[in-house]
Amino acid sequence: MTALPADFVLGAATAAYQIEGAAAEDGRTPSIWDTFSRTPGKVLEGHTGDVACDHYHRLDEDLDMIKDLGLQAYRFSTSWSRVLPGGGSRPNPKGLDFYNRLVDGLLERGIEPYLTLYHWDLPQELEDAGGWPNRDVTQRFCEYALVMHDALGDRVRKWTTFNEPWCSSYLGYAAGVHAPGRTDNTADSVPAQHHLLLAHGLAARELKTRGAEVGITLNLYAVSPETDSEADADAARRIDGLCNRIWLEPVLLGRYPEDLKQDLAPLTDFSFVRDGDLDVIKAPLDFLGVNYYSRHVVSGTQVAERESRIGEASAYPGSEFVQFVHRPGVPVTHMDWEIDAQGLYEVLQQVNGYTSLPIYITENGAAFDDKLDADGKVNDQDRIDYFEGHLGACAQAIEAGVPLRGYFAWSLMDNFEWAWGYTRRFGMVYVDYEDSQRRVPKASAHWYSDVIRNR
Ligand code: PNW
Repeated sequence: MTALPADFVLGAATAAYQIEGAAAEDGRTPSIWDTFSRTPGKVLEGHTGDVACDHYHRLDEDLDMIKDLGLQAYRFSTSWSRVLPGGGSRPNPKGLDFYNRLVDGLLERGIEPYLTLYHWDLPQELEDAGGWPNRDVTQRFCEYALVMHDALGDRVRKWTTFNEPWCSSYLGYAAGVHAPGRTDNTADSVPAQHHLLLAHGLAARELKTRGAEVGITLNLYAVSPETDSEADADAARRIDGLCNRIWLEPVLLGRYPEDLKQDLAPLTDFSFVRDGDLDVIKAPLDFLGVNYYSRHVVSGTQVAERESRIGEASAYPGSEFVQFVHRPGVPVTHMDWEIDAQGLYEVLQQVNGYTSLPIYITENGAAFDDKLDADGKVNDQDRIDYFEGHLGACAQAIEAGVPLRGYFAWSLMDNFEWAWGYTRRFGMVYVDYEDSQRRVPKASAHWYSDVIRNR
């Protein structure tokens, strides 16, 4: 592997609902993920985040673990309904106290905190008021952002507004496989997307005025057509549009791609976009976060079905007919996602075509079917290979001139993997949910510590 620059930041990431547990403690009220996971049939095996990794009660132990691994930075998210119960405007001192202890604990150990304000856990009351399709939520988000900055802004420098708004809008309001699980009107997912971006822009401006360094994290994909047919090229254009350009262009250039508006025309006329919105969305930023997991290989040959499928539950509204295929012989992870490190290089090049902003890989990693062996160890060579390949792609991008400044492995430890519950393990640290939540660093954790030490 080519060497990484000496000032390249190496860390790991988690998210509040996936690790904290303590769902009903110290004043926290339900978010849409509590409601969703408690609804039978939504999450595999009926798993919920009620206990998760019990991180809320094991904060000191987990901070020591982060330190022992040698991580330079730690990316976490804060739970809106822990800090502002009921999505209201009165801060909960016990909720803020938890994040104060987390931030102080990181700083005492010499680890830089990277805070994400929204990793999918909208307070349930705000969903009941219409959720992200309702424009009013944008103001509430802004208020929440400022409460957090008032509490932690003297110690946290790096602020991320949203994690993967594609998941919040399209998996949540169109495919229905993420909270709030709505499929009743898939057209709602498009204003949901717009309001997520608007909330980002409003909060980013306010946070920057207060001196924060601000970014947003997008989940981007390499996209390729299955064959060189025209239909497959059109499918690739559409999916690249919905995964990548429909986020990058408003955030960085202040516009929605025209071809995407055409694709979505059967569902929406974009009349929810008001004058000035796109200027707000194009707020000046300090960095861009990219989450990269895989490549999408797509086919558009089922054109005959096109019309009849519009409005179906789908993560790709307007392009419901597109098929996602696996290339024979390409290895996949336990999520069935193709392993494609070169795709990360391509995504970084695509982003760099839009902006010269510093970039962080805010998530990259893989689920494998990890097992504790007889010696109580986890030998996850497959995960080491995954990280090595993708860090290699980072080094290659840096060499090619991409201003990539850091990398966060997903994830620090095994956790609640959303619709998959605890059945999918992404951690560098194994969590033994059967044996009092014991943390066991996997081989990949030791490998990563070495990389951080030796570059
Ligand atoms: C990301 N998809 O989620 C999230 O930011 C993490 O919280 C999550 O644990 C991680 O990736 C692994 O899944 C995604 O369906 C979930 O394409 C689903 C998709 C993409 C990203």
